[in-house]
Amino acid sequence: MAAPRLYPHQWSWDAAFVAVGLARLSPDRACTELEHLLTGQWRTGMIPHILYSAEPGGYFPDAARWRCADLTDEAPRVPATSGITQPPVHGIAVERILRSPGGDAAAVRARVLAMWPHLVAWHRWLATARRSPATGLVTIVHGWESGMDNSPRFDGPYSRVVVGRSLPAYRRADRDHVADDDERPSDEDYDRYLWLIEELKAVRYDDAAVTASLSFRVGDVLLTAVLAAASDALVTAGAMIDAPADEIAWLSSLAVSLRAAVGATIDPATGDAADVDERTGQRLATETPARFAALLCGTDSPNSDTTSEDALVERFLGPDCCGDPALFAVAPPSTSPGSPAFEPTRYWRGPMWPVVSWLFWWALDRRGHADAATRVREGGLSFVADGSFGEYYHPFTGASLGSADQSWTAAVTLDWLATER
Ligand code: 9WN
Repeated sequence: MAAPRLYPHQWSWDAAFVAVGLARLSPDRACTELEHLLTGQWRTGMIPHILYSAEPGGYFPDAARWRCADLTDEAPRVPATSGITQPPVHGIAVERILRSPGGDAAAVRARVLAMWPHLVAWHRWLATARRSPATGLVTIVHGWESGMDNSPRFDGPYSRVVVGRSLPAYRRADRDHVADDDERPSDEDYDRYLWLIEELKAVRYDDAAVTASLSFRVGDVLLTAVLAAASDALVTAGAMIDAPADEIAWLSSLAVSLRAAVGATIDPATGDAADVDERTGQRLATETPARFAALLCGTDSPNSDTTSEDALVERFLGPDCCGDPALFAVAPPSTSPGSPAFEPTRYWRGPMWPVVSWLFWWALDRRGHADAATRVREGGLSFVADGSFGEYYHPFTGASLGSADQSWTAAVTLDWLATER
C-alpha cells in the first residue's frame, strides 16, 4: 500500500521506491513488491498507476470508475487496475536490488531475470505507444501520470481541458484523510481529472486513440529523463543477470535518444529544460524540478556556461531551487518559492516531497557530484527526522503534510540511512 488510510492500494512508482528501501533490508521482499506490481501489467506492456487491493479501502476513484477490464482485453481482470500509468522508476529499483548484499544472490538474480521480459515490454510500450514523434518526449495523457498531479507544470494544458456535462457525479474521498483542504488539489482540478477518465473510457483505452484524442497531452520532460535513467540502470542490471544482448543494446540506444529529447527542450539562455504541450506545441517553462530534468539522465548539450552539467548542479543547489534561504533544509521544492504559482502547503505546488529529493540525490551521486549529493541527502534526512513519514513537507517549517505513514517516504529514509552507514 502506498499509505494505510489515504492510499490503501499499490501505486506503480510508489512500489518502485518501496522496493529501493526494502532492498536494504531484504532483496527478496523488494522482488516480491515488484513481482506483485507486474501482476497488473497490461498486455500492451503498460504498468498501470494503481493496482487495486481486493478490499475496497475507500479510495476514490475506485476500480469501478475506470472499468478497464470491461472495456478492453488488454487489461487484466485480476487485479483490477487503473487505465493510466506513472513514471518508470522500476529499472532504477531493479539495479539497486541486484547491488544489495543481503539475501541469496543467485535466487535474487533468477527472480530479476524472470521479471526482465516484463520490464523490457514496459519500456517498449513507453517508447512506442507514448513517444511523441514531434518532440521525442514521452507523452502523458493525465496529470496523474506524471505523479505530480497538480504541479504548475500542467496549469496551461489543464486550462484547455473542457469538462463535459456528462461527467458522472462523484464524491472525493481524499479529504476525509487530510487535515486541511488546502493541502490537496482543488475541486476544479478534480473535475478535470475525472473528466479525462471519461475520455479514456470513451476510446476504450486504445493507445492510438488515446494519444490522438485526449484533451490533455503533454510531453513530460521529467518522466522522459526518468525513462532514460531507468533504461541506463537496466543496461547495467541486464549485464548482471545475463539478459539477452539485443535487448540490452536496445535499452542503451533508447537512453541515448531520450537524453537527446530532454536536451532539445533546454533553453540555452537559462539552461532550463521544459515540458511541451503536445496539443499546441507550446514549451511549458516552469519553476519546478522539471527544469532540472537533464540532471537525472545527463545531457549531450554543448559545454557552454549555462547548459553544462556543473552549471546545472550549481543552479539546482542555488537560491532558485534547493538553496532558497527560506527553505527548512536543502531540497528541491515542488515549486520554487519565487514562482507566482507557489503555494507552500498545496500538494505539488510548493511542498517538499522526499522521493523527488531521493531521485535527484541518486542521480547526483551516480553522475559523480558527490558533494552536491551529500547535501541533498542530509537535507532530505532533516525533513523526515520527525518520524511521521509524511507524504510531503512544508518547505519552510518542515511540518509534515498530507497523508502520514507514507510508504515511499519511509523507503527513501531507509535507503538514505543505510547509505550513511
Ligand atoms: C493519484 C500515491 C500517489 C502518488 C502520486 C501522488 C498521489 C494520487 C492521488 O498519491 O496521487 O495517483 O490520489 O492524489 O500525487 O505521486 O503516486 O502515493
